[in-house]
Amino acid sequence: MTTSPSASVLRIERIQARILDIPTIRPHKLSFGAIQRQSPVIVQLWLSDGASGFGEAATIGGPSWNEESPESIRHAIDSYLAPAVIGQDAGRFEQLLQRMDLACKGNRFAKSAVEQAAIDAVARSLGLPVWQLLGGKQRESLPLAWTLASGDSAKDIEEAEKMLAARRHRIFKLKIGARAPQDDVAHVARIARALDGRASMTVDVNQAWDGAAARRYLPEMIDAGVGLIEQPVAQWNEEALRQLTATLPHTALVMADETVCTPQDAMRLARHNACHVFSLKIAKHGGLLRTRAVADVARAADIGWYGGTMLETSVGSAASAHVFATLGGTHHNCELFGPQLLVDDIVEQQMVLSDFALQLPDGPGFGLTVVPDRLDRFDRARQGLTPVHVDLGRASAQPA
Ligand code: MUC
Ligand code: MG
Repeated sequence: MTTSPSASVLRIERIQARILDIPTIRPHKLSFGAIQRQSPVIVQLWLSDGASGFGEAATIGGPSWNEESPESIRHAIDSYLAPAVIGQDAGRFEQLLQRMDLACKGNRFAKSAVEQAAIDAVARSLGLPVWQLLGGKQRESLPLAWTLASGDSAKDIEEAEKMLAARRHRIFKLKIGARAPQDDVAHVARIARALDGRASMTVDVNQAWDGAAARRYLPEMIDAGVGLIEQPVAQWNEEALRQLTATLPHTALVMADETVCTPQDAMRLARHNACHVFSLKIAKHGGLLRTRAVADVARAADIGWYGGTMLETSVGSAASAHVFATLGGTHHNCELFGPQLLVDDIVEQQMVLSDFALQLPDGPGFGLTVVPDRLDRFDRARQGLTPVHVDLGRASAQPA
């Protein structure tokens, strides 16, 4: 008996988006403020054959990192994106993205969560890992960075020592930009001296400086041992990024984060030689396929890539790991440590960390099992919590 083509189509039947509120293990301080809670939006998507998949979009401090917030993401999904894709063939990933684009401009975090859930569901239905649907994996593990962001040099050094001793991390990203640049230089130098060649160091300024401050203070940080410099200037300030890329000592690389979202951003940065590395994040690019599109530009332009995070739970982190596993070109490690920064997770078993690296999961879909009780436990609608506001006071913490 032959099956008609339409009988094998996996249609999207239902989509549910909910906001979870999960505390962090310690305050996480960035240039624009401090957070003590993450509020990921978790999407579950059901197919006509009964399979379902999960996706996630996490922001940092509501809409403080960029324009989207957990509340706007959920609203975009419920009101526009879910209606645009329900009833459609879930396996036509690119067409789903195009329908979402027609229904809704921007809102890439929200689209990313829906796209992930469709890909996870289809992969589970086929019994395949997601990396298999994205072209096949090129690596089994990725060295995993940890972010030091307590705001206090002594605490950061203590945290880094514990991570080194446990063989969990030897790449540290330092969040700076909240205090005066000269105080940040002292903070970075203290940590670099303490770790003394046993770890590599990145600084993430999260757009806090103008071009002049970046030109003045970054050479001192590079002298102290910093090898990767992430988004030192405002998202729009590509001219300053270009100057830094051309003039900073060659022992350090300039990485774009907030500036590189769409493939068109990537093309512009590449044309102007405005950075050495792209931080790839599935949320800001609008999903797994568009992460690959940005990575393709990187590779064609001799730009490296870094596996970035928006501090997702294991769902978004595994989705990121799957697409990162498929990428070629020069990589500069990853920072998918979101699950370890949260007090608890929503999956049965997290991805394995061993020997300073994240091991990529191989099971069907994203390779993890979401626990419904945990979703319920952290669901904002049940907990009665209100939106997270970034703590602006803590952003200007005194130098340690
Ligand atoms: C960012 O800007 O990179 C990633 C790690 C971390 O600590 O914060 C995020 C956001
Ligand atoms: Mg960043």
